[in-house]
Amino acid sequence: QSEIRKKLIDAFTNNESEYLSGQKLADIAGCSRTAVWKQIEELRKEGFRFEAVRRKGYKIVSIPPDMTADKITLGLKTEKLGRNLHYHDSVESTQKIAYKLAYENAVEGTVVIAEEQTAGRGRMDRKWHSPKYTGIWMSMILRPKIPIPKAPQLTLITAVGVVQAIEAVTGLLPEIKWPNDIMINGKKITGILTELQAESDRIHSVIIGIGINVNSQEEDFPEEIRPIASSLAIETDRMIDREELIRAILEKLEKLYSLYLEKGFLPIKLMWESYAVSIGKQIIARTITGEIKGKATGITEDGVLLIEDSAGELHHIYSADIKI
Ligand code: BT5
Repeated sequence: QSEIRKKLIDAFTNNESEYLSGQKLADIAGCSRTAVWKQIEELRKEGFRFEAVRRKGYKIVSIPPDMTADKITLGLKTEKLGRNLHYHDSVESTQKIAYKLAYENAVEGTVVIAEEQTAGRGRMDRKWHSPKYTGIWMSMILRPKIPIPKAPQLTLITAVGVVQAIEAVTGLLPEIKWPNDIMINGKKITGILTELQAESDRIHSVIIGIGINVNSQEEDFPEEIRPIASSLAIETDRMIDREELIRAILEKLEKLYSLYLEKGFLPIKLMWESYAVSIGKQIIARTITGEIKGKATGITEDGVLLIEDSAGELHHIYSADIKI
């Protein structure tokens, strides 16, 4: 088994730009095509990335990326964000760990990152698919002194920072779908989850979870989200340096967060609107109490979405899924 593994790795790394057919690989490794296929699955689990093309075969895209806390913080230009960094190989959810750290009074700007989440979550306990080495799964602890109703603003600030970082690192121009999705070509690249720890009416801490599909290939996504999900690698057709992107996100976010604490939400609202896809369009908002159809006219100072229905009535949407 390990002999096959070694021969396959050699074959791939010596023919980096070529597609190798299953038969050719089987000949090289001296085994059956099924054994080749099984071994490739094993290698995928270890973090090797392959591109598979029908009738051509396999090409190696990258070897295990092995992200480390040192590699992330090397050259990081922030004062607070990410200065205290907790790196894990595999966790249930980085939110859960950040929650515990926040409770234990970890410093503001503490970041938890994992290579894999086995129980990553979205809003309302939905699943967030977070396979190993393919993305950035991270949670960040902030302690803004703001009233609780203003907390949704942090989701929007985060979205702006992530968009700017993706733009800077990849050249892609992502769009924001209110409140927490970042899209490219109509597909979801990033989800943001903002959770609060509050005592009576005071915010103790805000845990901001960011999930970004970075180097995922089609086959990394489960069947049901393939039509709606994409990754930076799929959109650019190249592998993206996750450490570089993490640094860019932390740097952009730190700037936006200080701007927010100093000048309030307005300057960020303007940036957010320039990236938003839904504003000015006919949309459907699915809320827990039902659907609201109409034109998205903008967001309020607190980050609440405004929809004007066909009767001219204005609706304030606090939480929903949006269909454009
Ligand atoms: C979100 O929820 O989009 C928030 C996702 C936040 C994930 C981060 S990762 C780090 C931190 N730790 C966690 O455990 N979570 C945070 P929502 O808007 O509810 O969207 C969830 C829906 O997105 C699912 O129901 C799927 O349809 C879809 N989905 C799941 N995994 C996906 C993925 N990897 N890429 C694109 N779409 C996905």
